[in-house]
Amino acid sequence: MNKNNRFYITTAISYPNAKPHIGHAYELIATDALARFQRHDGKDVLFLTGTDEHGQKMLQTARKLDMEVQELADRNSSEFKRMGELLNASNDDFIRTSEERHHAACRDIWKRMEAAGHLYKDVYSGWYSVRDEAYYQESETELRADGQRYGPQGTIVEWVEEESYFFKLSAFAEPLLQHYEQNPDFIGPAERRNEVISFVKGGLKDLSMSRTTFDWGIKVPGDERHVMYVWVDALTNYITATGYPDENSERAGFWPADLHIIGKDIIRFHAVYWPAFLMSAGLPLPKRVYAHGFVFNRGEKMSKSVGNVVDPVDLVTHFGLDQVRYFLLREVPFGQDGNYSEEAIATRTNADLANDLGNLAQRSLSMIAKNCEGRVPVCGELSANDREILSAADGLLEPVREDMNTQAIHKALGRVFTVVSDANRYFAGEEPWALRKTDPARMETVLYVTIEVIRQVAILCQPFMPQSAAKLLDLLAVGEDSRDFAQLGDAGRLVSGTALPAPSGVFPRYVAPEGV
Ligand code: ME8
Repeated sequence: MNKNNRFYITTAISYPNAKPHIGHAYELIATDALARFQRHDGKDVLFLTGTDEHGQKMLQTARKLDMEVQELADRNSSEFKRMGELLNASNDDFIRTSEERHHAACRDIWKRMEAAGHLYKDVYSGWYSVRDEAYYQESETELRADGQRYGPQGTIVEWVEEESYFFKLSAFAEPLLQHYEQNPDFIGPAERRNEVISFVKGGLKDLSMSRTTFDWGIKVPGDERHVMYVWVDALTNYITATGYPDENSERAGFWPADLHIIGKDIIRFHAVYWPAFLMSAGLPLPKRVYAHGFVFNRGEKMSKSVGNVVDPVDLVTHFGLDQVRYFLLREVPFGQDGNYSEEAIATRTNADLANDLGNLAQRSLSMIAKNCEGRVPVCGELSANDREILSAADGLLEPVREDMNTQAIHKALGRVFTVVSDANRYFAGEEPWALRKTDPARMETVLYVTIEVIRQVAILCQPFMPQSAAKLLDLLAVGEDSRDFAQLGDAGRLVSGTALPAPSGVFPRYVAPEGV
């Protein structure tokens, strides 16, 4: 396989200390759309997600629940896997940091950092947030009226004092700044890049890399009283999945990753610590780290009909999977924070999916079933209007690709749905129902143009709404092997006379249950 054709994309790996929430679902859906886009665009994709099972947070939760920590990890890791299936995530692998393949990779990268002379033993005394699994400088924390000290993410920090291995992070400030400068696309979006640069410019302290007060983690090679700091272990998952340290592994060529998708709260780990570890170990750096925003349940007063809407399973059961995927990807500008509410999901999906795309497909395909013997109509000479709407559809791929390559997912979808609106206006303006009596040949051309636009829209919608797009393509009798982006435009035009299946609705209208 051509090396340049590979594309390796990851989500963060989630802490399985509880069941997955909407933030986890959001990240997985967005990364899935980006991964599917690359596959349809002809890339050989490796898409990784998984669970981050070590650390103090997991240990504390297990103790609270009076469970074995491995049992807690097993139980919730399965929940994350199930959520992936429910969301139709197309990940090629699901990594668990408690797996042996991962232990081996962590031992190896540790030894490389040690051999490079970047690890030394000392005593750590400072602030630690178990919730964030992060060390903070005292200057980053504040003492609040409740007598507790809080870190920059608003979580409680506690004083830690113990023997620890340290990583000479301070030596990497300059190389990191140089890397950001020379690779302006390394961190996105711009706000996050600026945040990271100013953090590094503020000076880097050496980083505590191991813990000795508990043993739930990966043992430090040669000094088994220490377990690795959970973030050393967590970040290494991205190379474990490529078969590291086996250079001959089938997946070895996928490293360096093209894209790490993460939330904005963990940018420091991915854009400062991770590249520094890799530099130290003499391994290539990922090409890009992109931090999305947080999604919030607006107010908290979601409708009773949805039940506990923070649970992505409930949301999907209530609104439908592709409706939720579409809403999150279209409504929230990727990279910024966003809100969701029952009204917003209902409004957005009814307006764009049921009314615009769904109705257009339903109306044109029903007319074809009735008036064209259920076959792709004959396309006569094209009018200026026909050409205009066709060329709008034909011209989508390039700008949409540009959007997706810069993670402007909402913009990509916005572009596709602008063409859907234009196609609705075209359809209404051409009045094919009136042409049925006056000029049936012209009616056929209008219907042909309409469904050809729908074909292209459906092909482009596959990364975002895989099931619904597939249904639409089935209704247009587009073969499974004719659904990639290479079939957009002229290359894959519908062939007049092709028999079509009986039309059926793809995007039902959402109607709120009675009594809400
Ligand atoms: O941070 N909206 O795990 P995690 C959007 N194990 N995204 C959200 C969110 C929200 N409300 N809440 C969390 C960890 N996220 C580490 C990662 S990677 C080597 C280790 C995102 O379970 C969060 O930003 O706390 C992160 O990208 C992901 O969900 C997992 O969060």
